[in-house]
Amino acid sequence: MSQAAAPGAPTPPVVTTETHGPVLLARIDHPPVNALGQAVRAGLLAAIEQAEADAAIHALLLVGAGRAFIAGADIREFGKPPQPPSLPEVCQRIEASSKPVIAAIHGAALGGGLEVAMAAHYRLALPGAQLGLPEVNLGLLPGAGGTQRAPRLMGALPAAELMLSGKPLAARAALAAGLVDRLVEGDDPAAAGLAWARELLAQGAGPRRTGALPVPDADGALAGLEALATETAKKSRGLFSPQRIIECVRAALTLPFEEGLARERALFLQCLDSPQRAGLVHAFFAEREVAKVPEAQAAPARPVERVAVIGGGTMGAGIAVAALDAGLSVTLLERDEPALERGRANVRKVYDALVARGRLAPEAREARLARWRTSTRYEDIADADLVIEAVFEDLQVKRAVFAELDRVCRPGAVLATNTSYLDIEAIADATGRPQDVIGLHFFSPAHIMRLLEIVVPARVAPDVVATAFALARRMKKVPVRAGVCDGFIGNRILAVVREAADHMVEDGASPYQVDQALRDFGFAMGPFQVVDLAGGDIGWATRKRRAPQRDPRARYVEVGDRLCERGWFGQKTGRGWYLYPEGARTGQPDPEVLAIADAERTRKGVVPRSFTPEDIVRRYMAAMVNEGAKVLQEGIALRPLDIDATFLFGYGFPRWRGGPMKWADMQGLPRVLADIREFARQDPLFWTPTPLLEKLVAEGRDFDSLNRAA
Ligand code: 3H9
Repeated sequence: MSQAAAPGAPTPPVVTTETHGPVLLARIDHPPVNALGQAVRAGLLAAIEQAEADAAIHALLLVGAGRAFIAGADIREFGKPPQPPSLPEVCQRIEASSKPVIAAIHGAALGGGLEVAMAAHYRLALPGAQLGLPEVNLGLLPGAGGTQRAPRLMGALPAAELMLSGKPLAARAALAAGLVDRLVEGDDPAAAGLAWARELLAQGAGPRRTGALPVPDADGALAGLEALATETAKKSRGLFSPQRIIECVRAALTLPFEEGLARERALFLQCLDSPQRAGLVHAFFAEREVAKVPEAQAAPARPVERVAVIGGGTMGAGIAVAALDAGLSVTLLERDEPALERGRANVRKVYDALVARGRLAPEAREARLARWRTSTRYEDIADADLVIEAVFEDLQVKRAVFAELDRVCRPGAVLATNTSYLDIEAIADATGRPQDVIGLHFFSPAHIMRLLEIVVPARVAPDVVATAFALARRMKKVPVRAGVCDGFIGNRILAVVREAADHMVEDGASPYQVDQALRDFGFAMGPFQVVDLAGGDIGWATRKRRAPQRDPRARYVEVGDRLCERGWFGQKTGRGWYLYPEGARTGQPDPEVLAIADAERTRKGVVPRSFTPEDIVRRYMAAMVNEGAKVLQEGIALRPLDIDATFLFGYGFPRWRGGPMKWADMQGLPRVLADIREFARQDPLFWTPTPLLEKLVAEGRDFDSLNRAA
């Protein structure tokens, strides 16, 4: 074995070479996923030169060590000064090799990883391989020749679809699409690759350069591409890179290969420089960093196989489905037989809908339901490893449930509550084992929404926190650690931004303008649409609950209360902030709501003023960032990225903006603080700048500096 890495490369080498007769095997070994950092790129180049220089070598074989072939460019290098050799250069050198280059793919061959494989002359895949060009998810396009080579291997339209979807193809689909030449059974890419390399050499096969191939569907593909461009403009509203991907594919159809590469390079650099790329890369890492919390690193998780869910309403049933989907055994408990029957129906409804839509095979449904039991007796969950309570949101009801759990559950069982705002310490006090009590705040529908707030009370044991994070991983959730306060991270911040939205309505904006401005910003829905979807009565109950603690000087807008007093709770009652004639799911503006808002203004002597969409976004976001800073300052969220992940995965925040705190960094914190101070002239109580935000501005720092420090 010899080291093929460039001088100065770190040890251990990330690309090693071995000679197997006439074949030089280059193995990329750069855990965890063989990302194409500078050392790997230099190592690949060195391996090519080694093969070229050695007359006894007739072919080069590329394989990945560990669980991936190559997962792509090293995402951590984006935004930093580029270091040679560049990946396009490496791919060009591979393709130009005078000796055949073979890629043997197992595991992930994604982004730049697939581009390396496409620059090779021959490709095989093992059964578990995943081949894809997911750059679009990071605001990018394949920038190392992928946009020019993929169309030549699989056709322009299928290549465009692969790049626009960002979804990988499994080995068999990649074979059918023409991305790989053969599928080989087994789990050793080196053995499979060496056997094929010898076979190719025996046949006298030479280099077969992808760049020299014609695009198979060249005739007529341009028209199809235009249709795809129109469809993409509708689907990926506001996103920059999808249209650039289409431009690259157009270049593959209309320009010679070299010119196509140059076009790709120019467009790739535009994407790389875009704020969307910065936001999406932040989201990629935030999704993974959230799981790194002190307790999960300090203590091993308790084993969990048997889960009990208390309460079979929409939330409880969703949680039961999420647990069944994760391979766990689940017992659903309800207080009596009729309630249990409703719970059973709720669970079945979810699975039946999945089967009806062809998203789940009937056998898979049966396999999941085989792990499911239901009961009305607490004794039947005595052996559960973890219990999730999802009953009515009332402290006394929950305390009664926890007293029962304390009575029946085995020692060491984790006892979780799905409360969205109640005091978990008070719930834990209903048991003699507060060290086992934790909050698991799922979002509805619980089997779909990826956010899981893990609420950590003062007395909980670290291994219970670790268990909650391990469960989240199993359920493929994005777990965010939150401290105990009213609303935890998400609902607490949401309550404040909702107030800012209400203030704007009372000051003269219509709820429809507010919703439109925030949808144009990128939110999936405007805040008033969200109220109508969730049910206006929920927020009304919260406002009433909080009324005694409300600062008497605080501004309180009553328009929402006026709607609720009329029984207008949103979609479920056919009207709320919007009208929903005959069960429509999309609301229509309601002149009566505007008249109610007007009447409230008159009653309070407010002279209405107009708001531009930019005014609306500035106020809404400033409120979000200011409260986010407060949540950080109080230690409710560990890091700014935890708040970002909360809003990205639980509240429809546009992923390409990276989350509210990342958005603030990209605006510049001085600007956000200046906005808050300007708004404070009208309402100094609501717009009190958070000291942490002032401190960061004074020190010339941003929120991301707190992510790095943590
Ligand atoms: C590109 O290639 C651009 C080129 O076209 C042009 C260049 C000119 N870089 O997800 P996991 C880390 S764009 C750096 O938990 P899994 C990840 O942060 C790239 N780091 O594992 C995590 O670190 P930590 C196109 C990376 O098994 C660890 O690896 N490629 C990269 O659930 C494990 O990751 C992509 O977009 C990377 N490329 O899933 C693929 N990838 O342990 C992105 C991963 O410190 N990656 N890490 O938290 C993935 O989709 C998944 O990671 C993968 C594994 C499916 C590979």
